[in-house]
Amino acid sequence: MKSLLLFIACGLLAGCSTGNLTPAVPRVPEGFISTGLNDHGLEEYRHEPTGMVFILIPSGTFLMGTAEGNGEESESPVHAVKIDAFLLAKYEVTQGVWQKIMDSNPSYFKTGDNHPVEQVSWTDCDGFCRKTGLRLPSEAEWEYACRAGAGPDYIWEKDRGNDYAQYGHSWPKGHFETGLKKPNNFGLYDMIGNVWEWCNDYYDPAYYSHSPESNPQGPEEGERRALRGGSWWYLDYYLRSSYRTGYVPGCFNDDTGFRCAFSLVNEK
Ligand SMILES: [Ca+2]
Repeated sequence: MKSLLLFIACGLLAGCSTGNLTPAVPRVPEGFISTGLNDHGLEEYRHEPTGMVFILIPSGTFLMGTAEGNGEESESPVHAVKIDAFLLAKYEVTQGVWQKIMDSNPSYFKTGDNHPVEQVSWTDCDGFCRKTGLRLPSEAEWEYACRAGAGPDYIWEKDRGNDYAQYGHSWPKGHFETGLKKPNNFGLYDMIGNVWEWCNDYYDPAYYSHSPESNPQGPEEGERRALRGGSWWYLDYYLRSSYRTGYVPGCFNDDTGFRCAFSLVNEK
């Protein structure tokens, strides 16, 4: 409850501009077309070059990580993090979108245009983002969006994981089409499960001991890049909002993909 109140308070503060009570209205970024509010009251946009749908994630402050004993040492200490508003893709990048932009499909499971692209390395995904004017989310943005603000480590109620995520040793089925499971409270699909999602940050298990409070971007250097969310192959433990891992940037697997983000630098 305490973290929920903190999130609501920050959201209310973020909705007021300095010196008056006029709500801030995000400027529609070039290349994006508003498609209205989603079922969770958040503005959605279609990104014209890729056709992907993005959700305007509101600014706020949340508690990142989990209490010692709930997970790995890399997930603690729990610490308050402020996130500016940004756009995040509603779905994992699909094989159809990758084919359209990159004229290839590296996926092991070539099971349809609406399935997530996989066997893409961090370097590949960064290349896709640079080509389309997008970027990878930071780890902090990813966790904030996964929790939909101040949500719990598991985004679902007890024993309801299958409603929200494709996970748990489903070989040889592999991943599902994106968007088949229930969305989280921001309207984002498959944040948990289906395929792991590359984040932009270098991965440092000790980063939380000294990370900045406002919009942390990860260490300045490192050997691995961060991955979040678990996959169709992994069990519950790895599907917590706070779980972190990292692979070398050239690594690729049949359960590793990504989703894109976009900065709203003029929105305050
Ligand atoms: Ca995912």
